[in-house]
Amino acid sequence: MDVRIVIVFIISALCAKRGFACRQGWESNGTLCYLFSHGKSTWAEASATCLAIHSHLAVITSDMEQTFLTGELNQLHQNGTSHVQYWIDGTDLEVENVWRWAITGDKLTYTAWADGEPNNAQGGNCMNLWGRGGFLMADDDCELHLNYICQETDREESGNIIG
Ligand SMILES: [Ca+2]
Ligand SMILES: [Ca+2]
Repeated sequence: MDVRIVIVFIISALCAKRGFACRQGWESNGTLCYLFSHGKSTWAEASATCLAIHSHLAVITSDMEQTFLTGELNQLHQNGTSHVQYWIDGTDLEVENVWRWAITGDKLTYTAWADGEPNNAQGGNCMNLWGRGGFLMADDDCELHLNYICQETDREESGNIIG
């Protein structure tokens, strides 16, 4: 057999096994890729940063996605989660307590609020996954500097060269 055919076969098999390739540094969950920021910024800055790298702040639409992110964050912060928060895409900036995903404008169909949230404390209009709340959803002041999670979808269309 031609060695090139063998190589293509092996690469195809690897592609099929992984199914899907996220960019380096991103975590995959099914067909979704996530980047957990090292730095902190305001919600708007975080949103702009995600957009600048072909993604958006994380949108959570199912228990499966929430569970994945909670698990990843617990793993990242095994030494303590109480002061850790990660911005995600939800906001009630326009109408108080009407929560929408910024990237689509759609109202939330799935929520996993932490106990007592959302409480609009200090005019909290931006959603984050809150360490002290078990990395469930909370609202906080959009100007706070927090970590953030970018999410990329449809990687298949822009990504894989082979497979
Ligand atoms: Ca609010
Ligand atoms: Ca809150």
